[in-house]
Amino acid sequence: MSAVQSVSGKSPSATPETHDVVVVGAGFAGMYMLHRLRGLKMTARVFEQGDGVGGTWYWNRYPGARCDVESMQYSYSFSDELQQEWDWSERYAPQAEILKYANHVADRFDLRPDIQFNTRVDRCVFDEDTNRWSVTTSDGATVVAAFVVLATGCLSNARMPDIEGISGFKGKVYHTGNWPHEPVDFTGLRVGMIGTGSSAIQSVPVIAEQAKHLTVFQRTANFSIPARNAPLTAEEREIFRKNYPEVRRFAREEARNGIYTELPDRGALDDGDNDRRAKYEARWRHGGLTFMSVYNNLALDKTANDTAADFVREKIAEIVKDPDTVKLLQPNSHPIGTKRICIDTDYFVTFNRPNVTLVDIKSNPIEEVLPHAVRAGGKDVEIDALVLATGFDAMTGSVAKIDIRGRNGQTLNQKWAEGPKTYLGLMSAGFPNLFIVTGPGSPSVLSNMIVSIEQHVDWIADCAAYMRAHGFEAMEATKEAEDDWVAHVNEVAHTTLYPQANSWYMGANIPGKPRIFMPYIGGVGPYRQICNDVAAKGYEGFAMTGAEEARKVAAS
Ligand code: N01
Repeated sequence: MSAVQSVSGKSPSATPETHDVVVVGAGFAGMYMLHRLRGLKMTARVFEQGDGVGGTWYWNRYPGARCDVESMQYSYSFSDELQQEWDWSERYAPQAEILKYANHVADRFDLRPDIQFNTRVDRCVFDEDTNRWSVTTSDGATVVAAFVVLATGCLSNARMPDIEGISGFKGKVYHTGNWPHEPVDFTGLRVGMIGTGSSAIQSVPVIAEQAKHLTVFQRTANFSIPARNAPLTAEEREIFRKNYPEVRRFAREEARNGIYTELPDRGALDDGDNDRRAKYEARWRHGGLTFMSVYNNLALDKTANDTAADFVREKIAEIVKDPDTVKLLQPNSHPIGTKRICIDTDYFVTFNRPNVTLVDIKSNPIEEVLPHAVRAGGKDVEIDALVLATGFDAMTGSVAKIDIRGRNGQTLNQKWAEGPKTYLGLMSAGFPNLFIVTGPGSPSVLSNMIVSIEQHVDWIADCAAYMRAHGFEAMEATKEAEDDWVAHVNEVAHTTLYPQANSWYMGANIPGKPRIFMPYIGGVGPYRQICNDVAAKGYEGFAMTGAEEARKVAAS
């Protein structure tokens, strides 16, 4: 018997096609959601826009793309056989290997039969009489489901910048977040790159090796730490595998960002200059995101933060030869870490190459793109190909593309017009039975995404099982719980330095987008505990109703 029948006591009608759950997206979140639903004997249909699984790793194929969380940790933990058997080749796996892993998971757990590829979800409408969602897809079909799970990803909606003349450019234009599946060859070409975020910082050194000339148009300099990527030895893999129970427990329960690392026990100003410098030096040599975990107050105290920022600025000056380029590359507009810190392989040293030029578009903004050039500050830089590494409409962008209508016909876009409002980042009041995986208001992008994805998927699956067991048909966040959570997310963010940066965390990269710090910065361990407590108290802050009650709510 399907869960639709068991939740409602009704049989689904023969047409349209009916499922217990529609899952939107077949990235890491959607795939694991499907696996969990199968375990609960719920029927599910996953719709995926691309023609393969992998989500962000399916779309982001730009040269140099790789994960900035170490692969032994950026991987599913739900299957011990999987984590014991899969061999990661490098400390930070390249995009192609992560995509291979996603495909391996899809095959290993036989997920493909329930995934419909090349199909976009255009519209989801909640029927208050039946407590069902009608989901319309790009092929014109409509399916009905008790639940919808948005597993649409936080960084999936590549954003084209509003720069005059781009459509008239005669060469090829690429966006890092939507890279072609065929190989791109820049040999002999003059390439222009707009943007200097993580995607640019990873791709600049690789494109510079191939292109005749690379011009990087920089609006904001970024902090970046060397990745120190290297092949993983069998012995290193074995150490992780033996320690996985503790590594995974720590990442889930104790770490703030879902990464197994030493927790700092002191602040940056508790050490003298020499000790502090030695610690930064050691982390710089070690490489990777844990640079920001040297001290426990780098995200909280500007003076402490300045010590780390100064260290990185000095490193840039040591690496880059031309003094004017050094000045441009040294970030000065935001505290270190308040924009997502970048992890690179040879980014700064690439600016010593004779075929690489940095153009400051902060003081000389791009005026327009001409058929064969970019015009900035009255000067034309001739190029043959243009790479846009201009980022994403993050966290809300891919949800906003779907016409989602909840109670009283209200759309989610109307409700979120002044910024996303959720309870725990999982649900939004007025949109019953609609779950979001790693939604705004949860740690999501401030964490190892797979840790946060697994936590949300498990919570959602357990919740659906609870509803079935207790005969509930509809569930939604209460407005009070949501308002309290939104206020809490905001309050915690403002105890940190994060809101000082014009970052995509704040929606600042999208003209007109409300400036609200979207992720929850309270840490994955404390956040998990809050979610567990809510569930243990019978889903406190959520209203659950049976079939009859739900109909009364709808009628009132
Ligand atoms: O995008 P970004 P991204 N004219 O938004 C500039 C994740 N990720 O794709 O800062 C000129 O960070 C913009 O300038 P400014 C990671 O979480 C992970 O690089 O707005 N410039 C900025 O320099 C990351 O944070 C990995 O002044 C314009 C750049 O474009 C997130 O994805 C790898 C412009 C955009 O930087 C996004 O990274 C890659 C305009 N009109 C990405 N519009 C991993 O390693 C924008 N810019 C896992």
